[in-house]
Amino acid sequence: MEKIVKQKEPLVEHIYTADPSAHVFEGKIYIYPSHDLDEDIVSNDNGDQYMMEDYHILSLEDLNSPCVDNGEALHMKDVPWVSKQMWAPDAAFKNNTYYLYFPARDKDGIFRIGVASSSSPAGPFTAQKEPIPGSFSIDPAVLVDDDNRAYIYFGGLWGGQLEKWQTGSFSPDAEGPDVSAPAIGPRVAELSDDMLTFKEAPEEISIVDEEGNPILAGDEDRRYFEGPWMHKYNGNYYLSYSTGTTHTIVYAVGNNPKGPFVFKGKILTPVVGWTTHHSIVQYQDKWYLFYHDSSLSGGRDNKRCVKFTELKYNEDGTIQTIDPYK
Ligand code: FUB
Repeated sequence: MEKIVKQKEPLVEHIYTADPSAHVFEGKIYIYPSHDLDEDIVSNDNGDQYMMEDYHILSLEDLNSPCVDNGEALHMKDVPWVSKQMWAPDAAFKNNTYYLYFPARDKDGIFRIGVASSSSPAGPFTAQKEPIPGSFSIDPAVLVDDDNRAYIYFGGLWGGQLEKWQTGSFSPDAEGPDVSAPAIGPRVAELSDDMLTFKEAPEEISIVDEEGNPILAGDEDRRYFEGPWMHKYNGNYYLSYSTGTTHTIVYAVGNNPKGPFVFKGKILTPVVGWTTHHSIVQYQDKWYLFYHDSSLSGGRDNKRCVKFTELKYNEDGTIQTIDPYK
C-alpha cells in the first residue's frame, strides 16, 4: 500500500533497505540503497550478517508523494566477478548516462568496486564484466564537481577490509594502526572521463583537527570508519562519514575535493542498530539527510530501513546535530 512518507519514518516497509545515497535527477529524488535480506543471521565484526544480493532504487516525485520502489535494478547473478555481499552503492550522472557504483566481494572474497550504467536513473543497470581496476574496500560515493570532474571516495574498516590495504596490496592478516598513530583515511581517486575507471591511483585522505594534527586511530569519536559522502556547500567540500564503533555520522570540511579536511562535528547521533550510513542532498531550497536505522525490524542489525529528515546549517557553515528520535 502506498503512503506519503513523513520525515524520520521508513521510506518503504515491504523490503528492508539501508545505506541510502540520495540524488536529485530529472527533478525527482532518487535513493540508491542497499537491499537487506529478510534473514536472521548472527552479527559479527566481519559483517557476515549483511548478505545482500541486489539493488532496488527508490524514488520520490517530491516530498509529499509516496515512495516508489522501481524494482530490481541490478542482481549479483548478472555481475560475473561478484561472489556475494553487494553493499552500499552510489550513483552519478555524466555523459548523458547514469552510473551505479557498488562494492561486492569478488571470487577470492576480496571487496572490489564495480560500475554499471543505464540510460535511466531508476535502472535497470548493466554492469561492467570486471570490477574497476585497482579498486578495493567498500562504500563508494561519487561527486561530479562543478567543473564536471568526477571523484570517487571509498573505504571501510573491519569487514570492509581497508586495514588490509595499508601497504598498497592486500595483506589478509593486517590489522589497524596503534591507537596513538594517525587513523586510516578513506581513499579518493579522480574518475576517468568515461566514468568506468580510476584516472589515477587512489590517494589516502587526511582528516585533521583544528590545529592541523591528524585524527588518531584511537579517537573513535572522530576517526573515519566507513560510509563516506561528499557534498559542496557555499563552495566548500564537506566529507561526512560514520565513526563505526561510536555509531555517529560526523563531518570535516576542506577547500579541495581531495582534502585535507578539518574535523568539525557531529551530524547524526546514534540510531537503532549497529551501523549508521547517510547521504546529504539539496532539494529545491532545503537540505536533507538520508539515513537508516533498524527500527522496522525491532533492532536487527541486518534488517534496516531508510529514512530522511531536514538538515540545517548555521550561518558559519557548520551543521546542526540531528537526533533521529526527537
Ligand atoms: O550495508 C553493509 C555495510 O554496512 C555498508 O557497506 C556499511 O556502510 C554499513 O552500513
